[in-house]
Amino acid sequence: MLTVFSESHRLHYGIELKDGLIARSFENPQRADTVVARVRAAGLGEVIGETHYDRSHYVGAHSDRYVHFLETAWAEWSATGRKHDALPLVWPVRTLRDDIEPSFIDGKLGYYAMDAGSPIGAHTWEAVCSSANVALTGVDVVLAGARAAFALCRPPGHHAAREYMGGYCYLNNAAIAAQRCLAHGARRVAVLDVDFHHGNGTQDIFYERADALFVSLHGDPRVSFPYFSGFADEEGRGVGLGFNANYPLPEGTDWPRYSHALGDAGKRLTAYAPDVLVVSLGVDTFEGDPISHFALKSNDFIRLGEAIARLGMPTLFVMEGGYMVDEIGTNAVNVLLGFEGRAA
Ligand code: SP5
Ligand code: ZN
Repeated sequence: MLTVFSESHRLHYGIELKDGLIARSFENPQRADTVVARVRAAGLGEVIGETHYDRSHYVGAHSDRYVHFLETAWAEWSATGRKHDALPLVWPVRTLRDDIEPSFIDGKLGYYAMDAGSPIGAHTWEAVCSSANVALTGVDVVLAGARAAFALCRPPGHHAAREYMGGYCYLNNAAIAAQRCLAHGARRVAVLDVDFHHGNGTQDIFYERADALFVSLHGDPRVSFPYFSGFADEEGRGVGLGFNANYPLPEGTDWPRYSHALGDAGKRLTAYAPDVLVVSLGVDTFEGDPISHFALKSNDFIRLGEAIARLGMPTLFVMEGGYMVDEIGTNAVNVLLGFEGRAA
């Protein structure tokens, strides 16, 4: 399987609000470097760089004004004399006005963010574009006829919605990839999200559409980030009703419990019969993950890859979360080796 990877991911390494304090993000450059090292050590296949795609490829999954915000946020923030990462500090929750875009950057940050987990630094936009372009390059490999490809994206994307960032995500790499499939001949596309956290952004982007099925297995939002999305009764809206399926799972979920839900998810995917499957591949379901609470073991990721392969669909894997840095390479590549039938 071919891997797409960009060195530009290292341009981004921010801060987050962690346990009440500002600290370096769990979402660090070592993550992607560990995964690409494991790809090479395991002999998964060729590793190529990303092709350049311009901003028009991000509009569709996202609104034009949100992409414009991301492009200009650092310039507007730093123009006020601030030299550290930009983070939001106020949000238009419930009864506050969310129909007027602020003109000052501090207001815009809250308007276009769901949390204080997606800092914007001087080179964040460059890294974010490279990550989306990694996904777009991977799509073109699959559209050209490959059985599968691995887009080793960083920063991740599945929390980024049509008009907001959050959860370490800015552009929704998986949704942008799915959108390109539809623009290039696919009649239907499905996204299977196996990251520990609910892919609220991908759900948001496709919620009212029938040409994309979103299926997600994740920690129950009653006790897990993002808390306000990912319940089983979120089934889509309008023509999209029935094309969104959430499987919230309890703390301590292990492989028997996980694979049971995965089997049901697989039936939904098979019934939909998409032309392309995009997998939002987070490995923060690992038992040792520092911010999650599932109990998958490294060998379980091989079984996960085998199960995805049995769906028999052209498949693009898009890297999302996973924060146990020592194991993230092993676990992510185990999925891919399992998919290829190359692991015990
Ligand atoms: C892509 C992705 O996996 N994003 C995850 C974003 C999670 N952000 C909130 C993390 C809260 C962690 N709090 C646990 C602290 C343990 N000491
Ligand atoms: Zn996650």
